[in-house]
Amino acid sequence: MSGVAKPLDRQWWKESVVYQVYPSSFLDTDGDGIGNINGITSKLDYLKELGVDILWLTPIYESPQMDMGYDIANYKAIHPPYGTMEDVERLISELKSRDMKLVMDLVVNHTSHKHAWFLDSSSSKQSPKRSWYIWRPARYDEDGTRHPPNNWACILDEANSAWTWDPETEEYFLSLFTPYQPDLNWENPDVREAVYDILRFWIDKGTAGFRMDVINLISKDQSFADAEVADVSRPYQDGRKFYANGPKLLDYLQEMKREVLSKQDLITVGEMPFLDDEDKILEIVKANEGPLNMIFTFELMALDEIPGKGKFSFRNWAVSDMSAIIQKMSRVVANGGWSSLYLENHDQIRSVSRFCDDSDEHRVAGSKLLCIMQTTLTGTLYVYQGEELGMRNVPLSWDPEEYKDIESVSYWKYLRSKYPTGSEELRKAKELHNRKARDNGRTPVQWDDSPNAGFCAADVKPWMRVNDDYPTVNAKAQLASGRATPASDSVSPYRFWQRALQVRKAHVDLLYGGFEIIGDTDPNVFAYKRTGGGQVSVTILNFSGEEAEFHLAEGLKVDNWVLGSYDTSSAEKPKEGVIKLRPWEGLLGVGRE
Ligand code: TEU
Repeated sequence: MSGVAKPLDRQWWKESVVYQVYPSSFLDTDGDGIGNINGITSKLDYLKELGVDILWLTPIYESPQMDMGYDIANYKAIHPPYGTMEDVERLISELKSRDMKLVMDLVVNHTSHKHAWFLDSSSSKQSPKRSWYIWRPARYDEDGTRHPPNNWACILDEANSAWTWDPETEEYFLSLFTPYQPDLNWENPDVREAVYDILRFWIDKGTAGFRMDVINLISKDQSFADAEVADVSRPYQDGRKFYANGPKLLDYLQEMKREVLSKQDLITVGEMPFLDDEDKILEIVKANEGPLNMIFTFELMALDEIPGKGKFSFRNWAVSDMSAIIQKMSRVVANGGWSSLYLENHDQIRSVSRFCDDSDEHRVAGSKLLCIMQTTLTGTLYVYQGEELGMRNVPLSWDPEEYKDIESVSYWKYLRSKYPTGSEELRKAKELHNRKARDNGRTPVQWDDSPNAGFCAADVKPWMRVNDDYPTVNAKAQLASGRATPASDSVSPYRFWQRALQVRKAHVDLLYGGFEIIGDTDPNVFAYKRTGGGQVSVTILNFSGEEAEFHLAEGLKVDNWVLGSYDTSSAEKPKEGVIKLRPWEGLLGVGRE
């Protein structure tokens, strides 16, 4: 069938399981309430045991931390609270000794406003580094009021401009994310060469690959024209049409491939928001021809958003929408590309809260259902810290002042200025703010039930508040919940993930096999089969809090139910015909056609 990749397409970076660590919130071993590199190194066995092959570190470089390290002041130095370069070298060698690899975060669409390049660039219009960033003169009204060069809104603060005024040299610089993250000018070949130098530096250190931050924003439409006014109530508009997937994107990435990436066997993943077009995706990830191995797309992350209303909106999503997105990505793979799989990262809310039900009653079944889905789809799998524990969003009862993310803080400030204290509008907006804030995914990892969840010492204040549920949701309890044996489903989310990853590695058809949606009678059930090597794997997922039924088509017969999200043994399920599903029940069966 068309979806079956040839054995030739097998690659280590397709079969590896990547685990994303958000260093600030992983583990603090030096008593400052901020996670550190040595804390990560101390947990490598925990990750190895889970089934992780590659560690992706969110930025650990020197940074004023205006956007949690995505504002880099020095690409070749480590943020001191995280540790030293020697600590990183030790981490790399400890990874190697466990046959694991390291992926670094490459943030080169922009730097920090404190990077030496920008300090130089902003020092004078004559600076040799002036053209390393994007400077433009102001526009003026008839009455002399100064305005930014165009109407683009800032990505992390939509109420404000994407341009920042520099009073010293009296020009604006482009700063798409925040005023502290000036965009680099990729039109300048010196900038590109400086980026390749950073890549080489980290490859020499032993890095196995890169996750490239918003890498599809590096080529801007040089007209810098005003965006269409889609929302008259807003002073600034969405300019993605001009700054995302720009005219030279492929040229730049191909050059990077030619100059650096192609010289080693690396894993490369480009983070690409605002890119849904299948053909354009394929151009980037097509085997051999495309510049990158794979990309992160955002469509699943926007399922629960009202189109055009921004991330702090909410709608109930349909399984059919999810299915359409997953089918699209599997077509990209069937057509010779590759894809990534993720449901969480440091910018996203917790998956069990987003896609399932994070109540005490359903959290465990829901997180196992999502685990079954992710471990039975094609694509390189990315697991985010705490996802293996079924960690959930922060409670609505928290004061928004607890949130640390610059996006959440700016948005809360905006809401406070817009709606009167105590008003119904503010109450509703606060709910959405809580539901979507990136802080939900950034709370410290819950290691045990001691004060501060074992993330830092009991007498230390963690940089960010620990989720209140740590006495019940924590790694220590989950590790104790029984080993991952095929005989029992009665395991914690961690043990379940461990087992599911073993199953994925043992069934190569789950990674490379054909993909086909099966049965569509119940709108809440998402089911598909994977075929290859004479075997068929059947995944059935009940995305609802109601019971459901699924009809296995005639001729499709399960020999064994190998994963199930409920405690009672999944072996009890019938092997053909009608299968009754409990709320949030997910199943993986292996059989024949
Ligand atoms: O994120 C890029 C991005 O466009 C989104 O994930 C964005 O953060 C989100 O939609 C806003 O709610 C990357 C990083 O992952 C993120 O942490 C940084 O803030 C951003 O780039 C700037 O470097």
